[in-house]
Amino acid sequence: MSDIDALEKELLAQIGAAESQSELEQVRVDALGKKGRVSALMKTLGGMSAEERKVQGPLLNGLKDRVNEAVHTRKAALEEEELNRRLVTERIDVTLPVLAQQTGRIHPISQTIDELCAIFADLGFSVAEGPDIETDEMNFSALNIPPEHPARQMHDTFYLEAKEDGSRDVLRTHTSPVQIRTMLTEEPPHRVIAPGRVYRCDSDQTHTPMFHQVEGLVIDRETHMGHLKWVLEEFCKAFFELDSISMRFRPSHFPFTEPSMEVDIRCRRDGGQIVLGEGDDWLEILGCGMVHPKVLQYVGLDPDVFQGFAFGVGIDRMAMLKYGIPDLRAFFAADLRWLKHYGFPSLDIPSLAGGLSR
Ligand code: 2NL
Repeated sequence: MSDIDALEKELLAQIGAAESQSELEQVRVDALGKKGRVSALMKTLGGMSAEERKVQGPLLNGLKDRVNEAVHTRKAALEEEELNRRLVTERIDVTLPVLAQQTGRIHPISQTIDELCAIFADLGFSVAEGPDIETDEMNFSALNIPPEHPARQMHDTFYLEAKEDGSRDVLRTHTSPVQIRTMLTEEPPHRVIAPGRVYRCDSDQTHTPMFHQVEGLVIDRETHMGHLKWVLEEFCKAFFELDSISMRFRPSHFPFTEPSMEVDIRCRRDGGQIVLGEGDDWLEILGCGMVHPKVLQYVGLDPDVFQGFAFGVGIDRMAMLKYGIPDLRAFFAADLRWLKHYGFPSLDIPSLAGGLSR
């Protein structure tokens, strides 16, 4: 057997015996690397006579190719072995039950937002989100709120430092700018809700500087107050899990809607308790109206072609009402005992089919 044949046999044996990718790499470097044995033989070609080179050249090239090929084949086999090993050892049984000692709780506000989203998703709304820090333009001007409006005063709104052009961003005071952004970037018809945090410079027994709101918006060619009334009735029945509900629409005023209304639901006050759906008393729960033509114009919609309604609901108050939570400030106190009592199990995701709050 020639030296070349012997070397090939030896190298192929080493390659076949390599048990890991690193071992295989070492064999490859020793053979084909710059200082490898095959490379050393290749270098001898330069010192050969033309006759000799004609014979040895193809032999050495063949050796190099076959060794290379063997390394690749072995590498692929090792990779597959490795993958199979991982597939066996990393197998998990997804049918195993969840650990029973799970103690985390969903905050009542998160639960309420999930419920609102489930209800409005069922009514054909999609959920939109936007930044907490807004421009003065999006938070106020686009909504037909004039510069002298009280909402713009320093004692109602959190303003950020002035920017280079002199304008000042704000912590959004409502989630309306989310709907403005939706109308600016998407084509009508619109059917969205925007739940999220909002901020006002106000703090006492019944007000926190950060609270939660959900706003809704519907814009189409023929959307009218009848649609508004039906959507809000369906929403209230679903949210409070009642078969029927009696609602009262009172005239009101918001700069961004015309006409504007505040909505009450029938209730009975029983000592400190409020019972919904019966009695002769009324409880205000939301504000709404037909979107003001100036707001439509601002987002480039022709008020003679498109119209629609919008509404705003305070989430924290809705959560307090539904779940009998007496103190607003407890929501933000991060008290674990309170959360254990008022929180929700994390696997009971609200759905209309499965039950909102069980
Ligand atoms: C309230 C009142 C309301 C709206 C919010 C709105 C949004 C756009 C255009 C027009 Cl983009 N209106 N939102 C409309 C009426 C009332 O909220 O008392 N919220 C707690």
